[in-house]
Amino acid sequence: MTQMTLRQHLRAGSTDTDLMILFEDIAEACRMIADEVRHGAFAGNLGAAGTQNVQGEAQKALDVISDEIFQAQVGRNTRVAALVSEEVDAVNWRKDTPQAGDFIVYYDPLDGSSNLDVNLSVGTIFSIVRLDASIETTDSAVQIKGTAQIAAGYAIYGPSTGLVITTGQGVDGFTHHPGSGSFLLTQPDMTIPPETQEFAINASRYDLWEAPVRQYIDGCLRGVDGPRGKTFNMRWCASMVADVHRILTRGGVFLYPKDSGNAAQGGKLRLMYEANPMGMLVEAAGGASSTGTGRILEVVPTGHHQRVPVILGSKHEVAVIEDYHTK
Ligand code: AHM
Ligand code: MG
Repeated sequence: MTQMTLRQHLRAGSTDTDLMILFEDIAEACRMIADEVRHGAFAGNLGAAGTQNVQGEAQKALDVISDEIFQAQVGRNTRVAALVSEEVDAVNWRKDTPQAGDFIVYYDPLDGSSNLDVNLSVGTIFSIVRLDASIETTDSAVQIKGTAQIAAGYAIYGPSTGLVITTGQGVDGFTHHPGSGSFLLTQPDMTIPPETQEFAINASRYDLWEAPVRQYIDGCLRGVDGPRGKTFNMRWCASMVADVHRILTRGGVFLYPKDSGNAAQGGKLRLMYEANPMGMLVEAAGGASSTGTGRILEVVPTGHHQRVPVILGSKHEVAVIEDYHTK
């Protein structure tokens, strides 16, 4: 065991102490969630919780358990002013008078949870904003653009438990070492190649897509004889964490566009705790993130559970998809 621990890595990067402690609290929450996920079948926690979240989606028992763990572990951090969770309607204010230097943490406690019953990878996504002034405890106060994120990351619960983080400069991947309980640096400086021949999209929604997305995918599928002049491979994990992890590992592009089935909501994926943190990670790794018509991180939020179209991954491929949108 010679790799750096998460703490050693953060210290080596001169990470501010408050942020370092916050990362460690999040890592602890993720370790505990990983344990619950692994024990799901024994503990009788697979399957539905019998409740719905704010978005009207059926909650899994583990969605609720993961949210409770994250709230408890991260909410105890005395610099956290507010938590914004996919699973909770209201902003969870931890302070009456949030001050400059306090954090807002946005998170999806268990992303891709439809994969739980079939034993495929799921994860926890988080985004961190630091206040530069005191704020009122109102909903609009947490509606902050993605460009203000100071850090973001996700944990992936797959064959091993991973933690991938950025503070804006580079992306680093850690693997949970079961013997020591530490997250060890195993994938330093993850980078996304600008070119790719692999896309990820839920193609069962083909009939619902708008013309630019259909034209782009049609072009990819035509292979060497089509407009792209090369063949493409396709992957779809139905778990954004797993799809983004693959893209950070070997490149690719991920699309969850707005279509006629989700247009009324603005898309499928949530801006503040899915699209923004993944957008920040992908950009820090040299990739790009877009709604199709603009940078995700520039979207001005109008609600803390707002949804957006998401296109992210290898830079040149994202540019090609944006071209289809503007043509
Ligand atoms: P969730 O947060 O309720 O799990 O939903 C988000 C997930 C993403 O992880 C994934 O990319 C997408 O939903 C899959 O959607 P679909 O079932 O339409 O393929
Ligand atoms: Mg999610």
